[in-house]
Formats: sequence, structure tokens, C-alpha cells
Amino acid sequence: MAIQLSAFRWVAPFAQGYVKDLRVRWALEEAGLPYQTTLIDSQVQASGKYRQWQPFGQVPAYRDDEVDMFESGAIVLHIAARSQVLAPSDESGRARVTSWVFAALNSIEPHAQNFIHFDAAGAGEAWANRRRAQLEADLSRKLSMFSAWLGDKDYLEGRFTAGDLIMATVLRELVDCGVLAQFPTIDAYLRRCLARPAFARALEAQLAPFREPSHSEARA
Ligand SMILES: N[C@@H](CCC(=O)N[C@@H](CS)C(=O)NCC(=O)O)C(=O)O
Repeated sequence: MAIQLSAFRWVAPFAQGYVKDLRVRWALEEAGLPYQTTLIDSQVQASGKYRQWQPFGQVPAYRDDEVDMFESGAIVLHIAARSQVLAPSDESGRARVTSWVFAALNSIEPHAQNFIHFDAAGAGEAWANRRRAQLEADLSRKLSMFSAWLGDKDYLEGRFTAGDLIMATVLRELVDCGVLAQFPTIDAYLRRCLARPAFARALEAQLAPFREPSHSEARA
């Protein structure tokens, strides 16, 4: 069975290029594994059949010959277990990759998302400005420690892995709010990750259906 991945047929322009199936597409491109996309809309999202595949009606969901999965981080780790491009084959190397995937999703992404959502609301009352400053301080603290870890490394564990892939998708969301300007080491690291040809192919694969309003919808 060909690998199948769910993705949205269309999303609002601000979300285009940022839907989380991008992580899985990128991993599959790095691993050189071909896949088919099941494009869904809100009707499919709400259907019992799709909820069997993705319990929260979200994207991405994934299946191959062996597994039915949801959660982008878990899916990327599954793909990494099949490709040494994304993770070393030894137990200790794989454990480091798993740690970085969780660090990105658990230790950095919540701070990044909290700040982005508050920042997007713009300046407001005094309490809101204080809260925004607090969220920025929390995020900056994490990014400072992350920057110290990176130091002069090209990638988190010396060479590109699934940990870098997930971390880059988390950090990329911070580009527009300007926070990364204070962290040139992270900014350079992010640019290095995003310069990979597999990322460009994954991004284009997500964006292509959004340019085709007449695209007929596949059912999950
Ligand atoms: N933790 C999940 C989050 C998935 C997620 O947030 N998907 C969004 C698109 S980026 C979605 O499907 N949103 C629609 C909804 O929640 O109804 C993952 O990483 O796979």
C-alpha cells in the first residue's frame, strides 16, 4: 500500500505553508519515500470515518502498510525509524532524536504559540501589555538556552535529523514576529534547515492544491 497522508484541500492564506502535514511531507521527502495525499475539507473532518483515522478531526493523519497514525511528531519519528537520513540507527542516537522532537513540541512550541497569539492581538490595555512582556520573556529564556546549546553546531546533534526537522517547523512560526532577530545563531540554524531541497519540495506539495480551487475532493 502506498503511504497515505491527510491534508487540507484549502486553508486561509495566513495558514498556507504552515499546516502541520508539512512536517510529514518534509520527512517523507528527506527519506525519499513516495506518498499519496488525501485532501479533506470540514465535512470530512467531522465525519466518523475520518475521526477513526484522526480522533480530533485534524490533519495530518498517516497510514502505511504497517500503521495508522496521527500527531505529526509521532509520524515523523515513525518515518525516522525507517530512514537513516532522519535518525541514526543506534539506540543512543535515536534516543537523542526523540528527545529533540519532544523538546521542540513540548518545551519550545507552547511558548512560541502563546507569544504569537498574544502578539497578534497588538498593543492593548496595561494588563495585556504586561502579559505580552511576560510571554516574550518566557520565550526568550527558552530561546537563549536553545541558542547556547546550538553554539557553533550546524545541527542539534551534529548532522540533520528529525529533531532538526520538527524544531525548524516550530521556529519558523516565529519569523514574522521578529523575535529571532535577537538570536542570530538560531536564525542561521533555521535558514540552514529551510534551505534543504526536501523542505522546498514539501512546501510546494502543500501549496499546490491551494492554487486549484476546482480540485475535486478526495474522501477519507
Ligand atoms: N498536535 C497535532 C496538531 C494538529 C493540528 O493542529 N492540525 C491543524 C492544522 S495545522 C488542524 O487540523 N486544525 C483544524 C482543527 O483543529 O479543526 C499534530 O501535530 O499533528
